[in-house]
Amino acid sequence: MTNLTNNKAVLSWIDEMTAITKPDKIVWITGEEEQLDALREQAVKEGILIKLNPDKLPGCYLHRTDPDDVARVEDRTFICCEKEEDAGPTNHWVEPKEMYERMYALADGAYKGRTMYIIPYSMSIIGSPFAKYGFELTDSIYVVLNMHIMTRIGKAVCDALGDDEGFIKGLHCQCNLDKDNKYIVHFPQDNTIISMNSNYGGNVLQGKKCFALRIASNLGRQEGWMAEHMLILGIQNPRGEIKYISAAFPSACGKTNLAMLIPPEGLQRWGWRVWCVGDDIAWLRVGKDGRLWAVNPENGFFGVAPGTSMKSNPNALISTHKDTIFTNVALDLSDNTVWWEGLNKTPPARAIDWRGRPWTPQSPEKAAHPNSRFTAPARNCPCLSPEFDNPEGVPISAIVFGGRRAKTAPLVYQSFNWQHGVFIGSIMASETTAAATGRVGVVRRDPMAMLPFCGYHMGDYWQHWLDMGKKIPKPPKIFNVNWFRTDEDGNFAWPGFGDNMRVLQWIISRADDEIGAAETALGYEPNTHDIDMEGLEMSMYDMRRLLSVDRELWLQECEDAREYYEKIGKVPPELYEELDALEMRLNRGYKVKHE
Ligand code: OXD
Ligand code: MN
Repeated sequence: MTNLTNNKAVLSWIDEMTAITKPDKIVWITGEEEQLDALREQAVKEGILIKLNPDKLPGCYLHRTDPDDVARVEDRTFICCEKEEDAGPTNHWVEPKEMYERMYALADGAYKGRTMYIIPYSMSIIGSPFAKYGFELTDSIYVVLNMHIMTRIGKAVCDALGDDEGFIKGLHCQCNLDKDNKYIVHFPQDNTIISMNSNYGGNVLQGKKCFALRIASNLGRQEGWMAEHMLILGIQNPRGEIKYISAAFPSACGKTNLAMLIPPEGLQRWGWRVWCVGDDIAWLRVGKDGRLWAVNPENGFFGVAPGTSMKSNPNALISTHKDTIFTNVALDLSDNTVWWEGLNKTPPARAIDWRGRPWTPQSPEKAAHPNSRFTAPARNCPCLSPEFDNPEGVPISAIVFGGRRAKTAPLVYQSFNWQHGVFIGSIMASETTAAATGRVGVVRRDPMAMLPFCGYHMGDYWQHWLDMGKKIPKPPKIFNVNWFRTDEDGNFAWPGFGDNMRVLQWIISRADDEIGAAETALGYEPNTHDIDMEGLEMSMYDMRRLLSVDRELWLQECEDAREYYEKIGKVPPELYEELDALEMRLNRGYKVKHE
């Protein structure tokens, strides 16, 4: 097969990788349907994919991973920059030369008897000022077919790159999925990514976390832009105007649900609606007009399946009804479709669980893995923003941070200014979820939801945020939300989902300086009547409790944050100033002033 590019740097790197991996065959992925169809057919023949009911789920497939390979592996993820101190205390680091040797020893002959697929891919719209190009070499058809959904691939990428040497190099070898030799490695100084012994999405769909966050956060720092773990959505008001916000939440905290939110009926009738631009990653740049502009560099959704239903997120569910790859969900034997916990209240009488074992509703274990996923094309989403393909992106009016906190954080508050907003992002914490291996439900600091994805020193990252603030003449306002507050009985105190629209409305009004707010120790809080509660089975008293702040808990939070800062080191003095100021405000008692 002929090469798709004459780019000498690309070809010589591929030659080098070919000499190491020793494939039987090399296939360039052109992006043409004919080639993709043949690969789907081959994957079905080889048992990699199961073709699902073509009437109910046309173009959809099911894949099961190795049971030990079901989530991102943060303890096996490395940032191999030249100096350890540049990776910082939140990243694992090994000296690059040593790591290359380790990786190439594992890759030696890894493609023997196999095919090397070369995937040219673009993050963001090909040709856009935001776009960055990469090549992933893989021996996994599953990766090829997922990358086709999640990114823009094929010949057009090579044409746009031309002779440019600024591309991202990626090597993925499945090897024998040996979990002791699993590695997700990044070499930011030469824009290289290597994934070994895994075939789980977040580890091996390199465009996503590896490139669009870990490598791109480095590029953004050097080039003066930002790569963030953020959804992007547009809020349309009854006048038909659309304002955009981006929001950072840790993995599996509802970014996909928020990005595709359907407002409560009453608000819909007034004409409120939400448009989805992205559900996981935002690249942000200062526009010519002095505002911050964002694109979603991805082309699909790699969403968590369990809990996704016609009730919780119809737009996501509808997105999965064609041309989708499901991973580690259950197979419903009655009609060859898929099922997961929370899809509906009628589990299949007979199914095959995510491990490939017979399952019935009486089975003691879950049918789908808690981190089972769907990979669905963005174009399937009924509320996809018409701006999704705009190469210039969308202007951001507000940035929202959030996490799962049972007690501490109130439903919503606004920072006093950019610097204070950066501080709020830096002390973000959340209960862990099944998206990564390790314990679930423990509170950990996850600054800007970037803990597992920041490709350099966290202190430098915060400095970059502060620096960016000075470069944006009209910066977005910064907010914090918590959908997960619980009452005394441990039940969620806020209905969440579509009702989150009520909070988004407040955020947008504040971003536009349309309404006042109460100044509290934490920041600006809504005056209780400013959150639209029509149609909610909640009293003003409940709302006040949702917005309330426990002073003792927050003093403890400040102490924890200070300890965390000590661990991070290299914390910009402005953030210590903010921490001191917060502590002072808490100690002074609440100053509540109505604007
Ligand atoms: C994801 C994650 O898959 O954050 O988006 O883990
Ligand atoms: Mn994510």
